[in-house]
Amino acid sequence: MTSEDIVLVGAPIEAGAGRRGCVMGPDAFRTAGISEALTDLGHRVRDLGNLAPEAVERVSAPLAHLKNYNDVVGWTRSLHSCAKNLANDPVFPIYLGGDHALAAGTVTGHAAAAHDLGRPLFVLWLDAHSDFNTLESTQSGNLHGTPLAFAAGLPGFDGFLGQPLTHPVDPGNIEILGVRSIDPEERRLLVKSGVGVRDMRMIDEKGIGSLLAPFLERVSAENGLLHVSLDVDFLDPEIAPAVGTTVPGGATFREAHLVMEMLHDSGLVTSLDLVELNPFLDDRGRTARLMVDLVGSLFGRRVFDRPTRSF
Ligand code: NNH
Ligand code: MN
Ligand code: MN
Ligand code: MN
Repeated sequence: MTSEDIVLVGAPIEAGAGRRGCVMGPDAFRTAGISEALTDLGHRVRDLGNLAPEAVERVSAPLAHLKNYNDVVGWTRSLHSCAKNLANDPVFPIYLGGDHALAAGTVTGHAAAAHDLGRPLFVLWLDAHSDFNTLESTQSGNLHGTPLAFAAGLPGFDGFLGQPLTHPVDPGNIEILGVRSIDPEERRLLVKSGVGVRDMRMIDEKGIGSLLAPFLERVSAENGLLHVSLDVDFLDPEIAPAVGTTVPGGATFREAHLVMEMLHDSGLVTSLDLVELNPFLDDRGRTARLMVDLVGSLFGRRVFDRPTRSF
């Protein structure tokens, strides 16, 4: 992923989240210097500006408790088309959220494109939550808790694209890392579907690197494409306060950077979501800057080259 262009796509969606502020996310990433950070690492960067949701005729939500259903549907459709198109270009797209509902469009767009290329899409979901609720199982009605279930082909989501999802992601190709909050019904759905779930306890016990390595080996062995979806709340709230749904006990600064460094070294990542940044809740921009630093590690920043001789 080193020689090609990186494209930035802003997706100021906040309709999926329970509180307002994610609409400011794309501009906060820009203000924190995401383009400059990538350019400094030798990459060519094109900022495509912000996307808009597709206009959707007013359809009523299939269930009354779903919040902002129409808006999320409009965003899902525009992001799906955008991602599907970008996946056919020799570029690396970074989607600047916006809340995590944006992944309903990006992941499914990349899955459709991967299918047409005859390669499997793998998804690494870095999040305090598993976002595996269906429209029926969500208790909150916040649709940012549902995109992974939609992308994995669980039933009930036909309204999102206005037709059934033809190329879902194989649940066995999904790895959720850093999770520490799962709703009861959501847990049953995860188990039934066979999604890979690595929670914070496993990270404590085994170390985040040894949990990530076998997944990357599998992506490589199967010649897969890898989409990474990074939710700000993957990080511990002490270092990343700018998110509406903080959960204590998240990934540390070094754990998060190690994930990004390993992803860089793997050369496997083909697209990235940066989601749930709520600049309204930030502390002098530190969360936005940390997210940009993590992107730097994913795109090759390192403190020191690996030793070429043994000590
Ligand atoms: N599981 C909860 C729900 O569905 C919380 C989801 N919130 C998130 N996900 N921030 O990342 O409402
Ligand atoms: Mn999420
Ligand atoms: Mn197809
Ligand atoms: Mn989350």
